[in-house]
Amino acid sequence: MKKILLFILPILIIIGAAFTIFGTIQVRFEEEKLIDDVQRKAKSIAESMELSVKHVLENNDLKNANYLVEKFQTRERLQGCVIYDKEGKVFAITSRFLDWKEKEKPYLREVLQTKEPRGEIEQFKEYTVYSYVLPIVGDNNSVIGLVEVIHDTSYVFTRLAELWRRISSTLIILVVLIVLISMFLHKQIFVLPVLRLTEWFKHFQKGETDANHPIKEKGELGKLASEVEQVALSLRVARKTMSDVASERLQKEELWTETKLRDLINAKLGDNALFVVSNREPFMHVMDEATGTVSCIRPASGVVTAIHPILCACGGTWISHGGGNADKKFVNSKDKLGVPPEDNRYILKRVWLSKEEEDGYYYGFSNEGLWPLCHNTHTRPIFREEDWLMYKKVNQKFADSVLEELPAQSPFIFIQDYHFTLLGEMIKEKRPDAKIALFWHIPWPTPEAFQICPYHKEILEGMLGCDLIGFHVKNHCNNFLDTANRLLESRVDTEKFSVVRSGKETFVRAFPISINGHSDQGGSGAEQQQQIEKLRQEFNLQGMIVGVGVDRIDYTKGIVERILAIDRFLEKNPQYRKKFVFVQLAAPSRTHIKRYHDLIAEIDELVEKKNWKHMDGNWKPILYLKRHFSADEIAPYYAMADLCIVSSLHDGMNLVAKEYVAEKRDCQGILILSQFTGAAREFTDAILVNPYSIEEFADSIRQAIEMPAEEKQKRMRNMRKIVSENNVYRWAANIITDLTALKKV
Ligand code: ADQ
Repeated sequence: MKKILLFILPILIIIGAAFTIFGTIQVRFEEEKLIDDVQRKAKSIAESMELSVKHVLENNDLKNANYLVEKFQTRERLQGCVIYDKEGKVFAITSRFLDWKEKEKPYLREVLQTKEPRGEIEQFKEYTVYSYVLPIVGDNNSVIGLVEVIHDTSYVFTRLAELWRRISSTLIILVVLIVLISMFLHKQIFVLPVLRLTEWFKHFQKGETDANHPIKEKGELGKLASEVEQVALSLRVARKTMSDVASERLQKEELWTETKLRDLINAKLGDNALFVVSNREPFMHVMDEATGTVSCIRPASGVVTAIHPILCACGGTWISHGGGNADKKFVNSKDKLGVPPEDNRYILKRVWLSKEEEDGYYYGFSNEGLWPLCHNTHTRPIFREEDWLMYKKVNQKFADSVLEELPAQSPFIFIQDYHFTLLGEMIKEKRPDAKIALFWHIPWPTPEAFQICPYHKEILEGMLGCDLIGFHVKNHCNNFLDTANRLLESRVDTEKFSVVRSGKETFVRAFPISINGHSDQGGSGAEQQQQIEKLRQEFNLQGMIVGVGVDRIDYTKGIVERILAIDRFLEKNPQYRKKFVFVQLAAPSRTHIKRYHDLIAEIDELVEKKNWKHMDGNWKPILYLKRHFSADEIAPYYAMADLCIVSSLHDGMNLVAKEYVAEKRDCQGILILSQFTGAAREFTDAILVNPYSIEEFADSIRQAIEMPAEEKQKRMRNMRKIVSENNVYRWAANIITDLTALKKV
């Protein structure tokens, strides 16, 4: 609309100016004509009276003079007549016009002297009148008096105003017509064809239509349409070729790589791109409010760590909450952007949430309700009705956002985590043909624990809208099947590992998640050595045995227990004082929730207290670095560390354990791992601990330090093999393969 106005505005200005100029000329012309008319009338009346006036003046005949000036009263628009004597004094005047006597009339003297008649517009009281004065010349050629005829001119101005009104109305009608016609033509000539072309492009490049483009005309738009057609065709052909080549290559390669996953996805999904939905976005634009500088960060999140390489490998669209305070500045009109920013490999679509939505759905229901419900850490889950309503509303908002993107045929949607339990069902309602998998990144509790949630039935029904539900470990799958069996009217098929409800079948499988499996952070070996040297110097770590912990600050991660274990280790093994430093990298998260806020304060205080207790000169046992680090920044810490501690009280998988193993290229390190993580099932070569048992935990630190180098190397090699073979590409490949191969009841 704005653009049309910009286009029409100059035309309207020109028309407006033309109307004003021609209008003024016409009004002037009309004015002159009318005044001339009055003038002529006044003149002819005065001249018709000349002889009679001469006669009455010569005879000083007042009676006839009065008769004369009253005689014209009935004339149209004539106000009155005045007869003056040779001195310019009133001799006779029309009786209704007596007030005229009071008016100053300097022009009378002028006419008496020049003997020339005079006609002018005069102001009288609130009226404008036309006065015509004719000198009456006697027989001896001297002026014996004057006759003045006064005409009303107000009708002239009424006529002119009427004329202006007509000109303005015509202008307004013309402007309205021009605007309406322009809008109509703009829509017909430009908007509709472009809309038709856009719609056609959308369908053609997805392979949903084979029809030619809809623009028939040859002009500029026709040329554009032909170019668009070429691009759409090339895109389609490229996809098809990729899919065929992919199927061939897939047979050949052994280890799962980015290329192999890309091939699998092309072969299995073909033209149907992948859609991933998660709460946390893979790239967040954050503005530092103090300096105003914007940075693009990868949030500290296991989900992001795992899913990002998959989308980098095969492209597609990732839909998530735009939570960065500068996120809105970096999206296009469809709320999308290409990521990673420096090398666009896939599309990120940001969904905006209001503060209330984020509070209820994310902080409230997801993280104060479902998160503690699913983690066995004895933190009480809180369920509020208003949070649940907001959770439902936001799930619907995401469902609508996903539905907008889906191609016409069999799309693949991969939903992440406990934030979107209702999404599968909501999408299926509109698109029953969609294939949907949900991956649950956290543990699934027992039915007894899950039924605490007042909305357990709706949640289970929502999840069973999906075709496939994945968990990290078998145990979580079993818990889920038990839960569905006990809390819902459904049939659980223990052979096929599926739940059938209302004739719809959902498969449940364990897919242990992983990372990309090879260290691609932190640069080359030599570069990394330099980074490590720099860190050792910066933090006085030369000659020290270094331990590392890398966590989001979350009560499930057992950070407090870890500090207590380090404290106990030093109490029991004073020979390691001034020889051991534990570096804890900790990213604050969910800080608006009281439990997290309190935990941050608790850890701050505990670190301070234990450092104070053991401090000796420059040395203190815990180096606590509380901030968000990039993956490149974390890598040298892993590589430097002689041991890594993962002490979660309960964890779906835990990717930090895998990252440490992947980064330990020299195999000179050992992992202390909580037995309550999913990772503990795979990493039987780690030192497994119960983080609740501080004594056992403290002893495991000593065991890690004192373990012979060959033993450490052997264990690390085994774990590295597991990570590289069971990397995140295999994980994704397994899910996609299972999802596409599902044979339902
Ligand atoms: P998370 O609970 O987020 O994930 P985790 O698997 O440990 O946990 O992954 C954390 C990620 O954040 C890692 O990639 C780590 O490098 C990064 N990170 C930690 N501290 C950081 C810091 N200070 N700065 C920057 N990055 C930091 C959930 C489940 C897990 C499951 C994953 C994946 O809770 O059990 O393993 O999903 O499924």
